[in-house]
Amino acid sequence: MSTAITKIENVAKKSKDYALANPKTILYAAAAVTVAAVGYKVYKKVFPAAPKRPELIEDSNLAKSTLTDVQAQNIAEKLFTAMATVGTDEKAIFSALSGLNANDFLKVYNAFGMRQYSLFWGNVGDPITSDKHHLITWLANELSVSDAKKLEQKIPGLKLT
Ligand SMILES: [Ca+2]
Repeated sequence: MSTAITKIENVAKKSKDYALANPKTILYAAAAVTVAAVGYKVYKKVFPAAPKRPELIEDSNLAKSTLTDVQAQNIAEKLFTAMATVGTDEKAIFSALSGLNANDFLKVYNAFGMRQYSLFWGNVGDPITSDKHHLITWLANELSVSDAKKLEQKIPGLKLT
């Protein structure tokens, strides 16, 4: 017992001696920790974490989806291609989603998952200045408000605006 206490006292004394002997080092270390903490806060403010992908629920008032997983994946890729560069291929978006109901859309949404996207540039962005976003965020950001409303009318139950 007494040995352990002595050891702790020794460590404490050594730390104190070190601090007294190296005040600048301690100061630099404290400054570095502060800079890191502030830097992290600023970083999180500039690049906030992307919201999680909300889980869409099947609408029992609509027909069940008849899309296969492969079809849903294909539509997701078409949408990605229509939106992934700067600018938007609205025609391709409407064409890819034509004839779908919200339950079909749900499958496409799940197939799309979360993809790297710059809300500012409207392209795939990069992992430092952009985050991964789900299909509804992509569509809402790519389409004008009037086009988004048109799409909502074509796919009952879809909410983009
Ligand atoms: Ca785009």
